[in-house]
Amino acid sequence: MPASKKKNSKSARPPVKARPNTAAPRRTSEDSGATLRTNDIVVEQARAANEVAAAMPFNATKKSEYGHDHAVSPRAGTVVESASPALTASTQSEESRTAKTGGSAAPGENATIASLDRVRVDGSGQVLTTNQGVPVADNQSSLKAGLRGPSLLEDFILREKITHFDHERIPERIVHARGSGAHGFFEAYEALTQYTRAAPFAAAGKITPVFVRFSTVAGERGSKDTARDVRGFAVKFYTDEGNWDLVGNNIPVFFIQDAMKFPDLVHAVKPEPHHGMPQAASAHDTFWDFVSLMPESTHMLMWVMSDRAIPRSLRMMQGFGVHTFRLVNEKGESVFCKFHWKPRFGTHSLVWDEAVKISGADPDFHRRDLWEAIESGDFPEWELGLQIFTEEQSNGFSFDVLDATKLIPEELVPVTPVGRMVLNRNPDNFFAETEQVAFCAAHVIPGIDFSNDPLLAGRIHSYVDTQITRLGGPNFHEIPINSPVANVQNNQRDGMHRQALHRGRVSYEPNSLAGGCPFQAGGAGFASFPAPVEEDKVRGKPEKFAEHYAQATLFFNSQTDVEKAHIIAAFRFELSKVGVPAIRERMLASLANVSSALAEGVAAGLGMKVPDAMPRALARPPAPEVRKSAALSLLALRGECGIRTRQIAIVIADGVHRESIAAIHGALTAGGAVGHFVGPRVGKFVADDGAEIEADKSLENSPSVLFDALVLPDGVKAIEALAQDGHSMEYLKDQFRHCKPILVLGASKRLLEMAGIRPGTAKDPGLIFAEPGKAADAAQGFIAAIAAHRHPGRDSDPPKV
Ligand code: HDE
Repeated sequence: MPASKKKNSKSARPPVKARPNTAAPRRTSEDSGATLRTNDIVVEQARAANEVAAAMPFNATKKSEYGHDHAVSPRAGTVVESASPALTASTQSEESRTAKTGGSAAPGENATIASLDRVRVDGSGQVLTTNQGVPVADNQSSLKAGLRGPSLLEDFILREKITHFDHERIPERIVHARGSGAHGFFEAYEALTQYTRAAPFAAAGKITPVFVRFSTVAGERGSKDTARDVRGFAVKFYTDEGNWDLVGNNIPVFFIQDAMKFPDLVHAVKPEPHHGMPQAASAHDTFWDFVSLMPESTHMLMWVMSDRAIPRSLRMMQGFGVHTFRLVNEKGESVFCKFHWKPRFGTHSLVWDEAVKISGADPDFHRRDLWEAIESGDFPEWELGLQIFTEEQSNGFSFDVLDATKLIPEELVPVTPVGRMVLNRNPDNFFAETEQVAFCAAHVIPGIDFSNDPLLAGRIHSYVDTQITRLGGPNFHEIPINSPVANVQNNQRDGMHRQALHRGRVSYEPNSLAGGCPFQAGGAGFASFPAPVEEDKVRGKPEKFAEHYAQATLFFNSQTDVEKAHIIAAFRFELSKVGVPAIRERMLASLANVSSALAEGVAAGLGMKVPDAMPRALARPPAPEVRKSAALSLLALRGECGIRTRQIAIVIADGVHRESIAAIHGALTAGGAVGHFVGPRVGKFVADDGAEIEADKSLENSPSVLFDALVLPDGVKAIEALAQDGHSMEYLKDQFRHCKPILVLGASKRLLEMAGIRPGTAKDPGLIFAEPGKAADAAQGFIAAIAAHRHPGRDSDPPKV
């Protein structure tokens, strides 16, 4: 696609509304952070919540729970009415214009696909009822024979309530249990009808609603977000020719080549079955035992040991369809393709020490970040790109495109941008939407078809099968989040929880009694591409699948020095947790086939020598077409969003120099970042000029790992107070150690010295000093340092802390 067309489509983007973050209602520099702006919906919701809470200083019906007279004439519950429709809203993003209906939602409503509108419930001003709609007189006590007598079996209200509660949990996903979801839309740049008749690509500017769920793979539903792991990147397109699920990951390859090995892989990585440990971690014996015996996983291991597996934000990671798919056009012609999602915010990651500490400070780090970005109107966005190639072309590649452990280097087949996806609305209800959404690799639409990838074949079976257990039967497609916007008509009937109310007596085809309907669509429907098959029926793999290391080497050699160092450190960490020396040795022998620098680096970290390289399945591998690919480095996609949505800690205490703090806060806010005032405790502090500044976070409840950058204040008295606080030094050291930007205003230089932080010999662009009164001048340099994300030069420039 010509670049100019892509640009045109981008310029049509709707202006981004910047709203304050729920966690940090934005304060302006003029009001010194002491008062809230009243025109914000977030602030409005907080105000309404506080107003109704304050109107109920104690439980006024409590005393009516006691004694016989009250028991026979129960009081109605206390009701506090609010004039604000924002009070009972789940999400501020419901006011966002959404492409699901193409218009703005009315105040207090959440425009979405019709299936969700039908079931949305708001209890404000309503009386409490049973599930049968019977008003409940008393929700405080069970029914008894006498105040001190036995409870009665006839208490259907208690029994209904407890029974429902007993069944509130459903089985969690066997993999990808921990996830976060959001609604949005996909917009095609241009018609792609030359290649595919798939509905989302039918015309330039066509909008298709989507629901996306991001996930970790190994951890349980309540596990931490920042585990080292692959991230799921599953997109449900509600197209007008049925639902299409592109169920991908943030890594373009996979551990195994054949679905036959998936249960083994998952058993190996999940907590070990005898003691149920470790949770959400691959750093244990069984995982490394398995993968070191499966050399085809080496390429994927390189990605998982890279910083890709600890993203800074779900908004800042790529997505990939992984398998080779087919596109089929109206004439029935087919090409192969791979799907790529590229984040507009760029690809950015955490560092390992930071990820470990965040998992303690905020296990919901990624979920919160996604939610807050959408609430604040900074909508996450990705560009969809396709690698399109023919079967003939692929026959000439040194690798097999049906092998999911291989990618196609962008130098070999470029990625063509075809559209963008914007996530602009949070779900109303986590369970109803994010938990009950059922993605399925078999959900394709006319124009999209499968290749013969044997891993994909297993997936086509697995997803429907697993939902039957997880969602309680074969009718999960009727759960509102799963129902297509397209018309559903067939003769499938009955089953658990059936919603559809089919009319008439015909549920078979062919029929004459219903005039032959519903009738098969013929050429208008989905027809599998007639790929020829003419071979023996065998269990085995193609010869090209036997090459296991070329792309692992390609990946390692395409990284910058810092990224290579992080990969080596990750292997060192993981293998250091392996208790069986022979497994460490085996893995090192495998890494020796990837790169001697890698194997030596890891071996040194384990106090071992590099063993002889592991024998290869393919003794004489073909020469790879590409030996270095810039696109494989995280640094290739820096993003175009400056400091927007970045979280900045501005440390304060009594006596802080207000003017400089206000100047920096104002500059950060103008750039779209979220400045949080962080004090030794939460609440109000008195600045040097007597104005009050309110800290919404404290050094204790929000350690510096949660922030992208740090501002240390001016004001001798404030520095004195911070120097006394035990958390301050850790705050600073971590921020420095993780190579993140620090702005040091005036007197706070002293805190740096106390923490033992001395600038290195080379200039550190992430450590910025401002003399008293010069804060505003330093703001631009600080903003540039935040936009650069991290300053890894510090890592290799002693002295370190
Ligand atoms: Fe999945 N995978 N998978 N997977 N997968 C599931 O489906 C499976 C694979 C992926 O947010 C399960 O509903 C098999 C590759 C994502 O709800 C299950 C094989 C890729 C999600 C399943 C694979 C994925 C899942 C568990 C090998 C990247 C989360 C619960 C043959 C292209 C979707 C569920 C969500 C979930 C099976 C391999 C991506 C059991 C058998 C490769 C993003 O059906």
